[in-house]
Amino acid sequence: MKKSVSDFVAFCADLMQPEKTVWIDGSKRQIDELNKTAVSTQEFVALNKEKLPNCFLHRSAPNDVARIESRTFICSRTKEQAGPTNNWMEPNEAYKLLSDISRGCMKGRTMYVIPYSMAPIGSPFAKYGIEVTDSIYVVTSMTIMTRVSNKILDVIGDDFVRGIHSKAELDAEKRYICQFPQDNTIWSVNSGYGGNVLLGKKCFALRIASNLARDEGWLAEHMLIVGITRPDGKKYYIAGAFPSACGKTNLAMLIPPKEYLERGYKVETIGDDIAWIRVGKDGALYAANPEYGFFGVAPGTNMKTNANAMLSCQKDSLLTNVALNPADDTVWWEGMSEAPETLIDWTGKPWHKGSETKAAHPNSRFTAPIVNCPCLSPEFENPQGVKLSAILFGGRREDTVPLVYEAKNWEHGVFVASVMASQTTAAAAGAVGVLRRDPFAMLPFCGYNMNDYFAHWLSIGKNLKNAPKIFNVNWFQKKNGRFLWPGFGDNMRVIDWIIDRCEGKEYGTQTPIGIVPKSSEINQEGLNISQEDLEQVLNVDKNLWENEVSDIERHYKKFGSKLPKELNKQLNELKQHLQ
Ligand code: GTP
Ligand code: SPV
Ligand code: MN
Repeated sequence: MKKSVSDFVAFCADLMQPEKTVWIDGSKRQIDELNKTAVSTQEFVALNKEKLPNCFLHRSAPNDVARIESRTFICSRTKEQAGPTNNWMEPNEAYKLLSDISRGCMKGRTMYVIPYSMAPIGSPFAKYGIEVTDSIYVVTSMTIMTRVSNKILDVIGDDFVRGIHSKAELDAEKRYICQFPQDNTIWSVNSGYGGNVLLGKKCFALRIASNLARDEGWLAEHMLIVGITRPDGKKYYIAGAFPSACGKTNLAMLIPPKEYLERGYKVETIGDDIAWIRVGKDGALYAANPEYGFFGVAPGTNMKTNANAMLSCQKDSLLTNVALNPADDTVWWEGMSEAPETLIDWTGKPWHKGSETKAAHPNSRFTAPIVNCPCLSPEFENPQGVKLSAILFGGRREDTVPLVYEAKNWEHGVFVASVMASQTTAAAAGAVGVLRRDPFAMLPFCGYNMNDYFAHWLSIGKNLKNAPKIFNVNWFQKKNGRFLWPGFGDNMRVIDWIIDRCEGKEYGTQTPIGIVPKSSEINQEGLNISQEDLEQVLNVDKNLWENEVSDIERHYKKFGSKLPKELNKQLNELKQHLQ
């Protein structure tokens, strides 16, 4: 791949033959002009100027509404480097395929060149990228999601991640999202939506960055970062990895129950999707959010479940694949409020209340500047990141996995994360509600051999003098189709127990899987749950865990002989404890 920015951009222009090239400078004036152009071509719908100032609705192609894992490839030199969980394509073959698809694909279009930074510019965490694209939706989204500035061109030299994106024909048969770790290059064609095309996000900040992190001794993770201040003024920072659409944004912006607010608890957001984590001189872990905005799931978001997200996307935001209320040019999605009588659905067709179809797509999203968030932490721009007290892992499990349990130590925590499972969601194309193992919530995002990734986590832990404690959480247990745990703000009660454990409080009961709270240790003041349901969500059922172990054995088989021996040792210990 071409070395300097100008050679790279010239290569892209020669191949894709745009009518013209426009450099994005990060100014509001330029973006305002582009948004106007997008409205004139109907790529965007301008929304109500009083209620939703500077907000636009975008509808993607109906065949292009989520990440597409089956067409996402790690193009490392060898298949072994991509490992047992990734799709792999030989890099020369991939470059040839992508070049052939891309030849002349921007004819008659404008090619935009976006210089951006992941993490605060100039901070120890910062990494820079250039994305070329033929989509204004991508330009506006990247400007919200990352730090876009022409100043970056002065500092990057040849050290930047190359990103090539073209909508091309939006042909699903020729859709590819390829990462080339050895070249720090990403190439995405024939998609126009979300994680497939906002190349700073999953492609760079996770798939490419996980490679950089392995080589440079840090961690690039699919994690939220949240800060909690207790009434005594002490602050705690917690990171959490949950698979896509499993509650990161909601936990990051949690509003505590009124009993907690009255006592002086405060929750602040640092990040809702990605954490870059470094080992500090004190042997603790420090986390920063490399992003600059939220790309959050719309359905289910409302003033009760996540008021901070609602307030974040009411100005300067993009709304994608939600429904339009033509009465006042506002937007609506399932779970926002009582449905209006008539709407225009996410595909642009009339919709009536009570209709069989959904008005908003289940993976419809808001793209909002993080500075809009009412509970944004002042530490968000801290160039050193925040010190982590705890790391959470969790998924969407109807049974088996209790509300919370604490791992015995780092190695056990790595085991717990390596066997995480969750029901699939609409965030990725394919069936929804199917239970699958999603280690570290990184199955779709780890840019190299997952055996080596597990080993990297184990080795990071060996150098930590102040390691955060590791917990597993599950907000999603169900009985007769209903959630047993109220979730959302009430998750504060679990976080509070976790912080108590970090403070060394003698809490919990040893179980075969780890330390689980006694029901009396969960603060029930103002909590609306029956004692029976509370006991149920804290229960560790031996029979279910025996099934779980069998499934973990099947899962581990995929990793072959390269699976770190520590993890098999942990699995054997779990088996023994269950006997
Ligand atoms: P990505 O952006 O795809 O990575 O998703 P995410 O992990 O940030 O998930 P998000 O917080 O957007 O939540 C996804 C869905 O789960 C939304 O519909 C939420 O309303 C719902 N949800 C989040 N937290 C809870 C909870 O504690 N309980 C229940 N029942 N649902 C929740
Ligand atoms: C996810 O799927 O985890 C997301 C949305 O955060 S996307 O950017 O499309 O990956
Ligand atoms: Mn995500």
